Amino acid sequence: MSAREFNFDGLVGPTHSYAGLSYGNIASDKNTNLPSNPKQAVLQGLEKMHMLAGLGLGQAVLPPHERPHMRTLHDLGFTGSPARSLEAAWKVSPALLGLVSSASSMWTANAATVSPSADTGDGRVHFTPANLDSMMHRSLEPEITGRVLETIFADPEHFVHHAPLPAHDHFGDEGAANHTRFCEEYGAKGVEFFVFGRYALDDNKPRPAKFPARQTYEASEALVRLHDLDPGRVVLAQQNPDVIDEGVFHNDVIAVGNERVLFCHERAFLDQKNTLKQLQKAMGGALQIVEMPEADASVADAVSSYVFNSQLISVPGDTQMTLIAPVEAHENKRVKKYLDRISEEEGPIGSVHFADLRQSMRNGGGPACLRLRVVMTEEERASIKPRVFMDDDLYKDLTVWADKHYREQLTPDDLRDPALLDESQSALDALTQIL
Ligand code: SUG
Repeated sequence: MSAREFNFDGLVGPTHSYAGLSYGNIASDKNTNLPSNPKQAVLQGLEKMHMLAGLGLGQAVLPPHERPHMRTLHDLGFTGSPARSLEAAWKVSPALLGLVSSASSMWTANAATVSPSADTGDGRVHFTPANLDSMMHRSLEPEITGRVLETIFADPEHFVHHAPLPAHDHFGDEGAANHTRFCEEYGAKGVEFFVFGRYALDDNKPRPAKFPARQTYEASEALVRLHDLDPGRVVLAQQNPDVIDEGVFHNDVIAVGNERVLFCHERAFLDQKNTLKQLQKAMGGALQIVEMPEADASVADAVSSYVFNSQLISVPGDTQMTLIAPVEAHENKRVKKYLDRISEEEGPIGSVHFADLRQSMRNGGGPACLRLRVVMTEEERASIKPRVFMDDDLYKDLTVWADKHYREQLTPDDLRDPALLDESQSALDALTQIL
């Protein structure tokens, strides 16, 4: 059956800020308390979506979640009017307010794990929202993510929605950021590749010494079961714990795949040789691997440039693939030299396009973090009713909407302003009408 890949990008929310919330994410830590520009952030994301739609790729949008998350404040005993709760929470801890205000749902690569119908036992597309249990601010997302996905992918004939995995560190699940699907073509049976950071139930296995390994083996394995994947077409591999300690908090910071191609750093996986061998076997020898040697660019280069957080895309009509990389990868001399070389060779990656997503990048969110990939047949796609697919008209409506509702500057102090809550709610109400 023929199928297409759609990128569902998260719209940046009106409270986009730099609160230093993600231990082990170097950009988040480095930019703590810098002023942010939510309007620029949402427009940068929209521009990327519009560009990909213009190249003929399937592109859609997911709405932001409502923030500040007043229910969490309420559950913590901050009652009374919203203005009072916000002020009282701020007095207790500005960091707490930063946490409930985070616009982190924009990084939809962490929204869910998605298995297309060609891979699953019952021939339907399976979704499991990520529990995002490792970081408090992100653990507020799964409930709404689940509801949003159920609303968009509503037809039970085509789509199955699982509950997030149990909300405990043992089953820490970060969604598609640690999941890659390889295939000969999108509609054919694929090979699903799950990368985890540690074993939760075995203390003797290697794990990072400093930073958290957010995804567990037990979580990845549960996803394989839930989505009823063919065990012969699944590979599970452990991330190299040393690179987690160097700031690789998700696999999509060190590897990206598309169709027959894997682009990764040579230090990405704990047992790299065996992992690549298993993938190659599952793909029947068809996998093309582009492995960046440490001698050309280090893991530190990969983390600061975010080159592996690129989107590797098949532009209709092109024989070679295109890499949509962040501009930071252009600014790193070693990385740029390497990219120039591989795109000049006769390899699978033919060109590189650099996108300016600096607002999101300052929180460690590059091009690939902002998108959730969903492979769908034409019939599955046609069953979707909301106006989420990107075209010139939706792009125009969303840029006008962002221009009207978003602030150009937000400092940590502004998060206690009740007017920001009102503005965010009005923005989401207006967005609901648009979508
Ligand atoms: O979970 N940053 C996000 C970035 C997510 C990137 N996603 C992928 N690699 N797929 C995170 O660490 C920082 C928020 C702050 O500090 O204000 C943050 O949540």
